[in-house]
Amino acid sequence: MSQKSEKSKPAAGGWGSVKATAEQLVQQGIPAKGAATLLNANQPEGFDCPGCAWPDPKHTSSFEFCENGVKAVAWEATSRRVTPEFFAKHTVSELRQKTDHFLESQGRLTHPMRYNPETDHYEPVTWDRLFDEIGAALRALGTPDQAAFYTSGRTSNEAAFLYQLFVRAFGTNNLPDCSNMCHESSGLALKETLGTGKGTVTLDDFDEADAIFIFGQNPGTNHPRMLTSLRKAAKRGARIVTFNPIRERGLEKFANPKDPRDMMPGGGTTISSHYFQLRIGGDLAALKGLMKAMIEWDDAGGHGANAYILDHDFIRDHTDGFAALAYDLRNTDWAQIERASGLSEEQLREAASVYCDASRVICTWAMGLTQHTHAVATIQQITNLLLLRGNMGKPGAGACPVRGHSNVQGDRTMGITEKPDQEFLNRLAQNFDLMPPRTEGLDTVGTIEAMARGDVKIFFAMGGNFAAATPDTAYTEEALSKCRLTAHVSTKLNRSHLVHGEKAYILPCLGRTELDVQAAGAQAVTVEDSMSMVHASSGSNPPASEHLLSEPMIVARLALASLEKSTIDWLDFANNYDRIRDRIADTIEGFAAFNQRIREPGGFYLGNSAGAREWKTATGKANFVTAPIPESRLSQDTLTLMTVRAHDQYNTTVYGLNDRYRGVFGQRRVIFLNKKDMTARGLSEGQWVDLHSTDQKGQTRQAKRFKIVPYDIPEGCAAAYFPETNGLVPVDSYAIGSRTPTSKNIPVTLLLSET
Ligand SMILES: Nc1nc2c(c(=O)[nH]1)N[C@H]1C(S)=C(S)[C@@H](COP(=O)(O)OP(=O)(O)OC[C@H]3O[C@@H](n4cnc5c(=O)[nH]c(N)nc54)[C@H](O)[C@@H]3O)O[C@H]1N2
Ligand SMILES: Nc1nc2c(c(=O)[nH]1)N[C@H]1C(S)=C(S)[C@@H](COP(=O)(O)OP(=O)(O)OC[C@H]3O[C@@H](n4cnc5c(=O)[nH]c(N)nc54)[C@H](O)[C@@H]3O)O[C@H]1N2
Ligand SMILES: [Mo]
Repeated sequence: MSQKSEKSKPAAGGWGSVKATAEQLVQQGIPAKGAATLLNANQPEGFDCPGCAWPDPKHTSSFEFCENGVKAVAWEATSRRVTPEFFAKHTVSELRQKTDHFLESQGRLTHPMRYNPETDHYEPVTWDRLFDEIGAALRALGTPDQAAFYTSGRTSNEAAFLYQLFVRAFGTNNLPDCSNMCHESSGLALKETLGTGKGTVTLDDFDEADAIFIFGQNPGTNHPRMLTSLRKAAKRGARIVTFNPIRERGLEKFANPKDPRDMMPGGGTTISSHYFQLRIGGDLAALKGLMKAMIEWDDAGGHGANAYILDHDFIRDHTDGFAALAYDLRNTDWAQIERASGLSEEQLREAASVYCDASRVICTWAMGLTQHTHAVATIQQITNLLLLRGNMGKPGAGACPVRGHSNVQGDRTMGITEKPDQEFLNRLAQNFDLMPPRTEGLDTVGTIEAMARGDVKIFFAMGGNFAAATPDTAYTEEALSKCRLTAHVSTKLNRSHLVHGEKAYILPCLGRTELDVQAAGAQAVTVEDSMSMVHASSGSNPPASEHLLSEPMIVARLALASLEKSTIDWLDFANNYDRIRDRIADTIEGFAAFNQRIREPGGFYLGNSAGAREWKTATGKANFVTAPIPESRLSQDTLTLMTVRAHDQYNTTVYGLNDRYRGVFGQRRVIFLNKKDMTARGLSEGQWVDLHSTDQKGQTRQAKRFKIVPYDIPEGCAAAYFPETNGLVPVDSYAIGSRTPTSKNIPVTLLLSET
């Protein structure tokens, strides 16, 4: 498992991708049908890929090859089924012993199911009975705030809008979502600095950027179609500068399977022109280093032949807080920057010089920045950097948080948030004749804590896998099992169905790839990608079972069963999604004439105020934010562990046991370590260790049996996969402000496992 030399390593993509794709289709039993299904992914008339939120080239029908998109589609379109017979064969206690990989490999859920505590089996139940029972339990609560309604980011705009409407009509803002664990830090950071929580660039900007800076992101695995944009940019000479503790293969070299030259031996395009392996959590310091160099050069009248360092006109006209930032940077020590970032002054000056030589720069980032204690302040250093040279609101430049789930951004736009703004609630009140609750609801961490205290008694999930995706596994599982009732709208069997409340239900639903026929005929849904493009998605496969309901229909029937009286015609919405879109058009800014506009191929752009240099902030300007460099207080024997995704997984969905680009095959319980850290601890390759984390209060948590893989990672840093390591993250360890669990910053010590 040791690493190959740079030259002998194949590029990301290439034949390896083609082979992996074919294998997935065979494993899921869909070789013939698979091909037709795949050709419909991301097509004007087809469905939106349930993989990532990276946008598609506008108005084209070219098929962009994406290995991990294929896996996501194949996994949903599988011919395997989890039937009542399957549940009759296995008790829930038995299934709990199985791996996440086993559970989801069993196939698509086919029937609504209810847990029977006497037999410890899930048993089939009619939809009528299921809704009656959940409705009765919701109505029996002391207050609506005793229920929490989770959403994962695959839910369509239509289902999400209806869901939040139901939850608010029911009377709570307890709408935790996967975003709380994901890009919440980005939304909060950007709102304060730019006055919008969303990225400011579109896909076209990638064709015009002179440089692209990538922080804490692994697109080769998680946003493979982004590599097509990066490859194009690299080929036309744009600089690509990556900051990542490890050398991710997709950011080094990419071979596009559609290009015969790339598929020749040794073929492929170099992606990153500069690669900086900084320390985990070192980005805030590194960004300050870049900016300090710039301030120094500006003070000195330029750098080399470049006299244009800061865009003083832009700073004067559009920003607030520059003087404080400049003062802070002048007074920050290079030694402190080097220590905290793990990069040298020279390296940081080099990055700054690439930045200043470019007239148009995009900065992208993902979980490597958002899941840290100082995530919000770190992301604000990115906007500082962009603002210093007016890289905002002009072609080829701007901020690009790369979202995860395919509609996580759309769900927020539709009102899935525990902190709705009052103006949105006013519109709901006016348009739907209801009194939405005005107090803030519970986020993901808040929901776990409230369940543990017994304050939340019903947990309902629209998609996702809450038990496995959240931190502090043992604590969270106990919290979930204290609930009076847990219910999950799902396509696949997962751990959350097995860690259940007193009463438990599984509500199987249609997936993106499937035909959704309602009273008014075949329905399309819509989604919003990471760059604010909204477009339609319609499936064409026959449903996995005749018993599946669509997500909007599930919400409608839940509303009918739970609300004492409601003037909303829920079934009318679920029978014809155009009716939902009409109401979205009335209620949410940017969606006027929604039904007409999504019928245009490629959909429409929602726009972005900061992208138009309009600053909807408290100061009316774009804000510079000054933040101190966090100092690490870890003891000598402690390492900082980041939890990352392997190439063969989609969050808690484990497709297979390989992580091809990192050279790991056939297993997931591995820990990547620097050789010096191994030597210092007397550890060697292939040994098994247990990981221990100790929280602020001295409580320890452990995750057992991880095999050591020596790796090119900075000293003091380590990496392992999630969700196996989630149990190490204390529930109360989260980012300041955004409360995103610190999944990329877990202090751990290692102990040899017992054999
Ligand atoms: N195939 C596939 N696609 C996916 C997903 C999936 O699981 N599988 N998940 C989807 C979701 S929900 C999301 S949010 C995205 C996630 O997409 P990513 O954010 O790319 O996912 P991670 O694996 O968490 O990778 C984080 C990257 O940040 C780096 N990193 C960790 N800590 C630091 C740090 O302190 N500083 C810097 N600079 N880098 C750091 C890691 O080395 C790694 O390369 O992908 C989405 N797309
Ligand atoms: N340690 C650690 N923890 C993390 C992270 C990390 O990097 N490290 N990343 C975090 C991030 S970024 C995220 S977004 C969360 C993800 O958290 P979630 O979104 O809750 O988890 P997923 O694994 O994406 O959910 C998978 C389940 O979704 C269901 N599903 C799939 N498609 C559909 C559909 O169309 N409809 C419905 N109703 N259900 C469907 C299937 O039943 C499947 O089992 O995890 C977070 N947790
Ligand atoms: Mo995510």
